[in-house]
Formats: sequence, structure tokens, C-alpha cells
Amino acid sequence: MYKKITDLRKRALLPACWLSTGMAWLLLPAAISLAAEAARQPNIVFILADDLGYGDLGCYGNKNIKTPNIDSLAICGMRFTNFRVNSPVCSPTRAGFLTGRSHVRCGVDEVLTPGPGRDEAGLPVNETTVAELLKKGGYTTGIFGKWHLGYAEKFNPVNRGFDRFIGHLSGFLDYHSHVNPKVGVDWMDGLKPTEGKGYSTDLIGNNSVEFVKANKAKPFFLFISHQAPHSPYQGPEDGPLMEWKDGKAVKTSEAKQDKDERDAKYIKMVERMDKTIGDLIDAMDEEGLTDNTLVMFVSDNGPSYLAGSAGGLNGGKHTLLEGGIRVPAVAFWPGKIKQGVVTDQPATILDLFPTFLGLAGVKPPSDLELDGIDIGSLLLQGAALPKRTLCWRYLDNVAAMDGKWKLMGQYDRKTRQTNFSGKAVQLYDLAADPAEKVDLAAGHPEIVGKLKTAHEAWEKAVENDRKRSARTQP
Ligand SMILES: [Ca+2]
Repeated sequence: MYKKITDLRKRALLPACWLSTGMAWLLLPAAISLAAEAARQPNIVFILADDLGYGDLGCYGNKNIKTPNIDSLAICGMRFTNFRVNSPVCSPTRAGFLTGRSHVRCGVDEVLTPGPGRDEAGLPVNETTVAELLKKGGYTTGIFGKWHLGYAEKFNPVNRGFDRFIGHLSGFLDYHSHVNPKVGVDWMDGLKPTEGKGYSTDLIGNNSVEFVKANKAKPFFLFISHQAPHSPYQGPEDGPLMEWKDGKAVKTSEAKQDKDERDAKYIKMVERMDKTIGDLIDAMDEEGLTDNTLVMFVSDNGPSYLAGSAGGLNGGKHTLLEGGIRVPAVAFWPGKIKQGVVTDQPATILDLFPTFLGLAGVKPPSDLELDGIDIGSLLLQGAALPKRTLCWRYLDNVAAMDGKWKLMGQYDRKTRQTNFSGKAVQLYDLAADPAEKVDLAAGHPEIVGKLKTAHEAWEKAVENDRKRSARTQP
């Protein structure tokens, strides 16, 4: 059935790609029992791009970067226009996704850089990951690509709930030589360094396809953690920009790039990532897995100042402005998620922990304090999400959002106090002003007060949680 969908998608007959449920059943092999199919836990594929901006995909209006595969998932599934991440940088967002809890609760306040004295930096081992719970619930679990949540063995993905890990521990590396400038060649197979020759985006894609084929007999959770399109900017046909010689990283003659070169390579990087996603869907179609698999695609934060587009939003990576935390997000599950839905419901990456567990029929521990909600009813029935205030803290900045209103303020890391007053406070009406150009704080003291109170309550809760667990990072 879904081989058929792939063929249709390739022919760009996109509006016709999703068969109605009634027609779809007619095409199922008679040997497959509908009851057995319904009872089986769904496979879950979560694809995380790195530093991909809100405006970097065709389905989000980009005219220069061709992303037919992700666009097809959006046209055959659900596209979010109001989806955010818990932080504007790599490690904290990953901590949030894996635990369903703000990175502030976990103590992963900033990117976890490698190097001497960093063995104790990582996602605290007393945190429970979604992979651990899905594994206990009967899933085979795999992660391919970037980890960035700790370097010591105790933090390695294979000790955090993943059966299989091939990829890199650090936040970025040369796509061809796999050199990180602080640690050298960083390519791992579980706990062991491995060679892994090739363009890292291709390796991540190929290993993901192999995992799907090898694990088709029982439910799997696949976390595809792409390095792309994070710096350095290198297409599949380029040479290395960095090599490891005599214990240090040495730049090659190709390392110097101007903005035009970076932009051209950025396009190739996103397009290659998109191709690997098409390869994965093709493999799932061939194995007859697509109808029982949720595929979710999200970016971990907004674009770097060096490349990428926030699609007209203000700010980018490292900021709590919309360009930093509003990201592309697409959910695809033919026959379960209605085709062609564009939702403006405000969801976040922290919602995926309870959502994935809900779809898998796995209950989280009752004492786990989560920051997200199960958005399964939005995905499967198109139901509106309950009204709620979303809160952020990242380094010196804080934000709170409720409906169209977004409050921004500052945070003093020494006194651990928030400041929503004077020059520190801004209030934006995101419905009228998504680019956050017009500060309305002075004219709406009641809305400022309401969001400030909600943020203070959240701060108190996450700080208590953090102290109780002694979750701090060196
Ligand atoms: Ca990132």
C-alpha cells in the first residue's frame, strides 16, 4: 500500500498521496489481521535537524532549498506553524526532548562542550529518558548521529536507554574527516570509536535505514539526530575542512569560506539530509512499515548567524526570540494523521515525551514532573490543545507565552532572580507581530503581570526540582 504512496509522491501527485482509510484497507494483504495490526505498538521515528531555521524548508516557504521529501511528509501529514523548542541551543534542547522536562530542571543549562575536565558534564544519570521507558515497554531503540549529552561512558546513549548508537558525542564535527577540533576524530559505535568513512549525513541516513530493516519484526524507536545543517559548512562532494594531525586539528586549504560559499554549501547540506529522509521512507514502504509508524521531524533550535533563515522571525540560535525557538515541525502517519493539515496549535518538543509514551501505551513513573503534555489527540483527531502558559529560561533570558502574548525578561545567574521590569521587559502580540518588532509592555500591565506570575511559579517549581536532585553541571 505505501509503496504506492511513495510512487505517487515521487510523481509529485501530492494531493492524492493519502488514500482514504476505506480505500486503504482494500489494499492490505488479506493475511494481515486488522485486529493484530491495531493492537501492535506503533514504531516511532523522530528526526531532529540541527540549527535548521523556521524558513529553511520548501514547505515553510523557502524558494532556494529543495526539500521534496520533508515537504511530502508535511503534505501527507501535519505541519506545525506554532511549534517551539525548550532552548535555543543543542544540548539543552536534547535534554528536554529525551526527558520531557525543561533543561533547567535537568541542570543542562548550556551546550556541553568536550575537553579536559568535562567527564562529569552530561545529562544527569538520575534523569529518565524516553528511550529507557520505551525499551522497558517492549521497543528496540536506536540513535544515529549527534548525542551531545555527555562524554563519559555513563552518559553514552547505550547506557541511557538506546540499544544501538552510531554517531558522535560532540556537538559538531567535520562532515568528512569527523574531526571535532577539541577531541579529534569523534565517531562511535556504542562505547567504541569506529572509523565510519563517508559524509556524516549519509552515514546517519544509511545506519537508520539498516536499523529499520533489521528491526522490522517488533516495535522500534528510532532517533535520527542529524548533524546537518550545523557548521562546518560542507556539501557531500567537498573535501575536509579539518584534519587531525599530531594531536591537534589542522585547517585545510578549503577552510576559508565567504558568505556566498557558506550559503551554497548550506543548501546542499539541507538537501542531502532531505534525501536521506526520502530513502528512509522508501525503505519503510518496502518493508511494509509505514502504516504503523509515526515519523516526526523537528529542528533543535533556530538558525546560526552564519547561515540559514528564520523565515522573517526575529533573532536566531542563542536567543529566546521567535527565530531562536520557533522551529519547523512535521508529523506523518498515513491513515492516522489526516493529510495536509496545517496546525497553529502551540506545541513544544517537551510534549513529545508524553506523546510517544501515550502512543506506545507506556506509562511514565507517576513521580516524574513533566513540562509537556500528550498531544496525541491533536495528531490523531485534530483536537485543540488545552490552554497553557509556556515558559523558558536560557542563560540571561526568560520568556513566557500564553496564546498570542509573549513576555520576555532577563535572568540574573548570580542571584538566580528573574527581572520583568523596566528596560528588561518586553511584551509582544505574536498574532499581529510574529517578528517581535513592537514592544507593547507599557500599554498592557495586566497581561505583563499575569505572565510574570505564571513564569515565577514555573521558576519556583523547576528550581525546587533542580535542588532536590542536585542537578548541576560542571
Ligand atoms: Ca543546534
